[in-house]
Amino acid sequence: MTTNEKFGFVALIGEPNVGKSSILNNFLDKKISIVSHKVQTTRFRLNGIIQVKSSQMAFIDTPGICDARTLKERSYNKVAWRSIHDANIVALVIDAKKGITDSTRLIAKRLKLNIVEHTNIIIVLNKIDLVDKERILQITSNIYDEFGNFDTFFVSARKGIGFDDFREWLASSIPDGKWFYKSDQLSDMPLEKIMAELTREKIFLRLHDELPYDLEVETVDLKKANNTYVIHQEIYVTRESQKGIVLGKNGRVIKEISIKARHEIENFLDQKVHLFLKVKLKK
Ligand SMILES: Nc1nc2c(ncn2[C@@H]2O[C@H](COP(=O)(O)OP(=O)(O)OP(=O)(O)O)[C@@H](O)[C@H]2O)c(=O)[nH]1
Ligand SMILES: [Mg+2]
Repeated sequence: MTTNEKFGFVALIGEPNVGKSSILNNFLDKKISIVSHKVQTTRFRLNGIIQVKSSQMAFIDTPGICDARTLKERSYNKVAWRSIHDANIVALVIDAKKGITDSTRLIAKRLKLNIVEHTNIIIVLNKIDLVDKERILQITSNIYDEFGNFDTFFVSARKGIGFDDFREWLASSIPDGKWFYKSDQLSDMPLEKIMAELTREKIFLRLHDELPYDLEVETVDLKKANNTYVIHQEIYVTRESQKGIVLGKNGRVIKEISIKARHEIENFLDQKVHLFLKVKLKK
């Protein structure tokens, strides 16, 4: 270890849809965590890793914490709360358009109660592209009044605003320590899983509320030959009738999804991709 090597986990937590995954993707400069207007798009903990000079940071993206009604929602919430125990810095993300909601108040309260010593809580106000300066000042003052004097950062993940200073601040605020990951490692999630997630995003965006949330995508085969990836993925639905929704008339829907997913995966890999999708019933 060189004398000034630093390493830290930075957990992004908050209610659903505030832009946690979008923030992670901005830091990485690559989309590894999927984004949608639906709540609880993210379903598991996902680490994205970056290096800034001698600092290595692992961002933990987490499912949005909500007032859980189902077993699944409760399990997503648990994943999010568990991640704070590994974090050196916990970033509570707030949507500037929505302001401080009751859900955010509950999360902040529980966060303060559960935080372990030496963990730093910070606030990230995202989506500042949607509001004017006055609104930002007003929310900031509300944050100080309600939560206390935490370091607060103002960003727009959609427009890529506010990340330079924020990145530098994080890099100097994490503790001294040996890098945990290899310097070229982008994520702890396997390539196959990232690609399956990118396809899941396109299905999510294309089919809106027509499909239940528990649809799954798996990369079943991945080969590289002559600078081209050949990828086979299976989409698992839970009922026979859902197959038709995903396929569409004459396979139109799956074709659209496949084109969009292929583009996204090509962007991610910087390589040409042949993508084959199959819809199957989950047994
Ligand atoms: N205008 C604007 N929209 C944003 C910004 N950041 C994210 N969004 C949008 O907000 C929605 C939710 O973004 P996500 O990154 O999926 O939010 P999340 O907090 O990870 O959501 P969950 O995984 O469901 O908890 C998407 O439609 C994004 O495009 C931003 O800075 N400005
Ligand atoms: Mg997310």
